[in-house]
Parts: sequence; structure tokens; C-alpha cells
Amino acid sequence: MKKVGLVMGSDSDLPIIEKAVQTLKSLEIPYEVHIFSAHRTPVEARDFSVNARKNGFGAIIAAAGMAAHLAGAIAANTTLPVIGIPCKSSVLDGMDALLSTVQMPSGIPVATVAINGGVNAALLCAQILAVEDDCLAEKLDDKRQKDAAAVLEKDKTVAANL
Ligand code: RP5
Repeated sequence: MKKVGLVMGSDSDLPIIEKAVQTLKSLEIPYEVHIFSAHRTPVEARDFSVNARKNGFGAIIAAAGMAAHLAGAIAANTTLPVIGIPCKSSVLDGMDALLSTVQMPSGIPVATVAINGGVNAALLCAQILAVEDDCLAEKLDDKRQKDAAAVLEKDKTVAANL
């Protein structure tokens, strides 16, 4: 199976990336994690993106906050699908990162998930990889069913107790 690359702009984004990692692990998807910044280490971010396809990656998650150009900078250098996670920082509540990540010019797409949306970023990668992988598609179906069952269990509890 192809790997998922998880790139964050700073170690301060780690809690968000950890949620994505947990989700990938639960689906037994191979992954690699890096800290590359579009601004502080642009050469390394570019090298990673340019070589990602030949290095066995199938999709890339890029998490960054503030002037969050990381996902766009990675997408500029690869035609692999790039999923951007805008990270919430101490000011502007993540709106800065959301707009910086989502407002890509035509021709260079970034699939942007919700602010701090680590779980959905990983699930979207899994769904992309599952297009060609029936075993992974089955795991995703199982997860949906388990998640739905958990909600229905809560429904029973609420109905019984309130
Ligand atoms: C962004 O700036 C990073 O992705 C991080 O979310 C934010 C702040 O970085 P630090 O100053 O905490 O390293 O590039």
C-alpha cells in the first residue's frame, strides 16, 4: 500500500497531526511524519514534495497555522493529492490558516478539512487510497458502522435517562 506523508509546519502543530496518525494506525495505513515549513525550511519542504511520488507516497497531509502556506507550497510541487489542515493558533482562532490553506488558485488544488481536522484529513487520505484497495474500503465501511452504532447507543442512553 502507498504511504501517507504527514507534514507539519512546526512541532507546535503536533497535537493535530497525532490525531491523524492515530486514525491512520487504526486502519493499518503506512505513514511517515515530518516537520517542514514553507517559510523556515522551504528547500526541505520542496524536496519532500518533488520526490514524494517516487518515494512511495499516495497522499500528503499538510498541517500549518497562521499564514499557512505549507499545503499550497507542497501541492505546487506534486500532483499527489494534498490534504490541508488549517491549525488554530493563539490569535484569529484559525481563520488565518483556514483562508491561507483553502483559497488556492485554480490549477493547484488543496483539499482543505476543518480547522484542526486531523481525523478527517486521515480519513480522506484513506478514502483516496481505498479507491484501488478493497481491503481498506472494507475497513472504512466497518469504521462507519461502528461509529454509527456508538451514536445509536448514546441515543438509547439519552432517551432512557432524560
Ligand atoms: C506555522 O506557524 C506553524 O505551522 C505553526 O502552526 C505556527 C506557529 O509556529 P511556531 O512559532 O509555534 O513554531 O508555520
